[in-house]
Amino acid sequence: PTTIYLKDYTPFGYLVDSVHLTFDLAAHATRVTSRIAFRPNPEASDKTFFLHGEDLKLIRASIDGADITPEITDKGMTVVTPDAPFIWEAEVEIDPGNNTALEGLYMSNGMYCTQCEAEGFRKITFYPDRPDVMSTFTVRINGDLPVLLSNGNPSGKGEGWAEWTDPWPKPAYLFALVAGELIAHPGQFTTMSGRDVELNLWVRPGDEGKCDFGMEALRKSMKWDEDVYGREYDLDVFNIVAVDDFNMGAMENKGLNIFNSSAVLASPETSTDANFERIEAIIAHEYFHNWTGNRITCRDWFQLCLKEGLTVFRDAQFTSDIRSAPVKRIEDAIDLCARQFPEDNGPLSHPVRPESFQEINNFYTATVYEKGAEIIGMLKRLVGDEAYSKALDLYFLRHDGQACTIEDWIKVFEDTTDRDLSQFKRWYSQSGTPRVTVSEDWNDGTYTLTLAQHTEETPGQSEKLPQVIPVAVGLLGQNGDEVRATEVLELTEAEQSFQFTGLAAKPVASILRDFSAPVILEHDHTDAERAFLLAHDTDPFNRWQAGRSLAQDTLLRMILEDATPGADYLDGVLAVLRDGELDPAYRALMLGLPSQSELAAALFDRGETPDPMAIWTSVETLRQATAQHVQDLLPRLHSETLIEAPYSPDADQAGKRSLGNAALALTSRLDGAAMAAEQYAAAGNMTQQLSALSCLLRAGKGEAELSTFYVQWQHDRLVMDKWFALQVGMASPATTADVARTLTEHADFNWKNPNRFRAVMGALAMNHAGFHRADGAGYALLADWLIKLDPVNPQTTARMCSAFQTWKRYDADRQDLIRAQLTRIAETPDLSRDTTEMVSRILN
Ligand code: B3K
Ligand code: ZN
Repeated sequence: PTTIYLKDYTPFGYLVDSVHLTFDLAAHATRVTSRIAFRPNPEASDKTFFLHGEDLKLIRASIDGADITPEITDKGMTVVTPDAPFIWEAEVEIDPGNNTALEGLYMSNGMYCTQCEAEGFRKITFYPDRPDVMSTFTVRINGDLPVLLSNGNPSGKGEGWAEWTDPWPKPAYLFALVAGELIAHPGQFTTMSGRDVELNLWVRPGDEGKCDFGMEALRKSMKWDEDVYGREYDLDVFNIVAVDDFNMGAMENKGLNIFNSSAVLASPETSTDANFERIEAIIAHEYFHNWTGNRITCRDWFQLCLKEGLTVFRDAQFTSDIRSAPVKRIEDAIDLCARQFPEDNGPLSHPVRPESFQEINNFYTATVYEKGAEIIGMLKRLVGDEAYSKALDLYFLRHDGQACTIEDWIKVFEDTTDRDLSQFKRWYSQSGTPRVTVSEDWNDGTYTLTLAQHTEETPGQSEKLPQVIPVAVGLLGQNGDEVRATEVLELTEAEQSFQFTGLAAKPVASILRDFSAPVILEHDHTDAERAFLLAHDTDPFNRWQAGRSLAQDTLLRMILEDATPGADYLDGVLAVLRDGELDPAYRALMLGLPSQSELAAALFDRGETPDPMAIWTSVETLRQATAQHVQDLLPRLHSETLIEAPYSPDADQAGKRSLGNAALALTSRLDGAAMAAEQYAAAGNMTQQLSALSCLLRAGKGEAELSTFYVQWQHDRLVMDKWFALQVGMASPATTADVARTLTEHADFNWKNPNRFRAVMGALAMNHAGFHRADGAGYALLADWLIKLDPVNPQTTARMCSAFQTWKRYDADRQDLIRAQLTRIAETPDLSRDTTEMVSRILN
């Protein structure tokens, strides 16, 4: 396979003035006719006219009306062209009905739809399929289907055809087409300058009842982007389509967002509070791309974080604004530790802006997205809110309509603030999670904080230079009062000391407040200090973090020293739960424990070999001890979920339910899940129903409820995904692999549907002790299915290979078992480029 390098970038030799496409839809023989106006690019020296094209049957091609017979490879064609503007025309035939990879034009339940990012447009027609080639598009769709959609504004329609014109130049990856029997859920938005925009959420018949929430989320997003970023929508219509077969969450195609139905359809009966929150965030994310991604796009795919990091940052701001900021920050930190840290500290580690790839789809990662967003957060913290918003204004002003780089992005901050950001830029090029160690000194009224940073070597990068790390710090007095408000220390050296003078007594430092940088903080706090911060920290994030560290320390001692659950942790949790002033959602988060996979990482960091069963046992024991310790509070906490008002997925109600359900989970360890059975029977919404069912399953019960749940929800694909995932997720370590295998034999296990495949296989990989069963049954089952899925859907297969990325943490026997499975996958004949790259990176 060929490797593409950032350093090899050259502009395309031609500019595209306009693209006209005609689609004659047919399931197995769709004709795509293109008419494209090219002209030589004065800024490019290399005038090779190479058009990408894959899986296309060329019917005819011409330049300025003269037919040509080009030589075609499996990647595309190179043609000799005039040294002047010319018109390219081609007709190709494609087979959407057999496109199971879900990239390019494909079919889902009889509906035509597209996914072009990153490089899917080349499966639709011959084209310079690269993000720096931008053009306006006019699209005519001929097809015997009631709804025919493409990007931009409608510009004509009749019986069996429709035409769309997109006035905004865009790269081909933002092209979209949808055709099918769809029902519109309409909406409307008037922009800040008075433009009326027609909104539609298009769904399959039967899903009409699941549209209200998504539509409202869209309208909120449109308003928020105006209020906070001054960005207005720029077309007459905005369409969202829900599709059942989709490789990821959603796609920001200009004016025609396409969504995995799991990321847009919602109703109280079928969706959990967590589903609602995720849907709201994804709708916002895709909408925000209209400016950060579409109007200003990426010069090449190495710059992916330019649009993704920024857009994730923007959607996080949105969620913090309309829900709870501390809760969102904690959720994001949990997510970063669960997904990005393992990636950044293992064989798949790569810079936020990678320097090479074989298959770009393998780089839509937690590092590019979430660490990319953290970088923006750090930048904002360093320059301040006002400078941030000036820099963003300059970014939109200077680069609207362009395909940009990280250098362009950094430059607007430098120009706005007169700050030299060259060292800061290392966040984009250096991979690995920096570890910041803390040491303290107290001497006669002066408190000295010494911070040292270190980043382990990562694949391809042995030398690491110090990065700019904003460390937000506050100091608390012995009575819990804040004696120094939060201040952002800029750690730029390998080691640096900061002094705080004029203090009456030795303070307790609250470090890395609000999770001010995506680093691992190594701070030898005593349990007593952590308990103190858990009780008193004025920064909600760090207060939560103190509880988290206490929990982790006690778990590690239970694993390594056979210790009993620590009193500091148990009493600390009890106090937090008792504190009725605290937001219920926040209290629920306080009850969370580090994941078993994180505990494995923490053990590995300490030079220990993690034993998945010992980790599992410690978590069970601590849970049980917690349940006993707080049992008097549980009935009252659980009754928090019993909300009189009609169901609403808002943060307030959702927070109460999450605390109530956390209480239910603890209660179930004491009452044999009797209360859970009652809740299940009475549940009027999916949040209550599913959490009750999970308590029952965790307690080894719930057989009958599983069957009634199946009968009740058999007709609903999204709820059935939950049914599959929950059984694997809640299975005991010894049975997880068997439960998963049995479910793969279920008539409803439609493995070609990515949601269903992930429901079972993703849940298997996430069930730490179950997946890592000592005999390797979990590894073998996952590998079997990855091998089976690869020829059908390489993208989803490759993505799921990351379940094996942490393999070198474990003992020699498990390493041998995993290596054998990875090798078996690698040696599969005709393995896709996607999976080949992933497996070889993981193995090396
Ligand atoms: N930009 C798309 C992701 C495309 C993934 C291609 N493999 C969704 C998003 O980030 O908004
Ligand atoms: Zn995105």
